[in-house]
Amino acid sequence: MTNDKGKAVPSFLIQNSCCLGKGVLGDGLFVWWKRGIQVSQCSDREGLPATKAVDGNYSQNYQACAHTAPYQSKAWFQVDLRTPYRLNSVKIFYRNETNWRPYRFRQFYLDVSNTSAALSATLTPQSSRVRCYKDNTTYPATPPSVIDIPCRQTAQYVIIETTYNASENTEETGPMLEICEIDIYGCHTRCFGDTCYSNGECDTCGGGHWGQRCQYSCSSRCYIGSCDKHNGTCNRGCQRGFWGNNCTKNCSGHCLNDICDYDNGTCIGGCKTYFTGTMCQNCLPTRYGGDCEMSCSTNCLNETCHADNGTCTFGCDGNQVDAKCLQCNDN
Ligand SMILES: [Ca+2]
Repeated sequence: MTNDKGKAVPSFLIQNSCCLGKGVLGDGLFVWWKRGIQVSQCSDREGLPATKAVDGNYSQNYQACAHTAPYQSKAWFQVDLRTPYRLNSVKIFYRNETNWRPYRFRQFYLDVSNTSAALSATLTPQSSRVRCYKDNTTYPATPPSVIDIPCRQTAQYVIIETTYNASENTEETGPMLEICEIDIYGCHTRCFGDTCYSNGECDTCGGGHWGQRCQYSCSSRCYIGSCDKHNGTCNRGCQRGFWGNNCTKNCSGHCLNDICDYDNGTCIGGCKTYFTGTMCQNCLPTRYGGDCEMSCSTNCLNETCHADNGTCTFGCDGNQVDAKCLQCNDN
């Protein structure tokens, strides 16, 4: 199940050790993600808590295993991935010593669920659980102590459970689990096409997301919500009204229908009435005022005036004497 960076595969080992670390990856995001996983079991045998099954120690001696307590009607062990993953397989390393076979592992079942084992009832037609595997080994045979179970489901919780009380149990009785290590393979549901790299990075993001594990949303200003997986820039242009690398700039308010070029902001659809220029930043020659709302005097030569104050650009077409050509020369 190992894979090289550069080649996306249908799954990766969902790292489950916060502190000892099975992985060799050091980026902060990945560490955070490992720390996001939690394990628990129905009860602890003293000194053998659930974290023993995710500590990176694959020894199958009981001291390296998570161990539930005796005298219970049911035993369960659970990994909480903290968010749904598209799972591929689950590999379990069970207690297996020279004089201690995995007889308590008979009849176990592997469920996945979006509800914690503490809350979800054992599988019923109404249950939120999905069963990936049920062991059918009977006495005196024992199941394999290392078992790799295909489990192509999308779920947040992976649950190993048993109600089997082995006949070898003499001094202590009741179902018990002795999970030495569990490896879960899958990809984050945000990965597009079910493929990811050995560090959990998605090969491709689904629509509207970017980042190593597609954990960020593209800007709502990106055209059809599309952006570059690596840096989040809007790779297919901008929604109407915006332009620039990340579509952070507004089109000129004078662009017709708020349409502008997403590379340079020019109003490629034309200008609103009375405006002109590539960015529609100027009044037509015959208009003036802050919104080009006023007409130049008809007495201006060519009816052309300065946009800011309305004074005639080329003088008057009659014998007017003032700057706006409104007052006639008395002579
Ligand atoms: Ca272990």
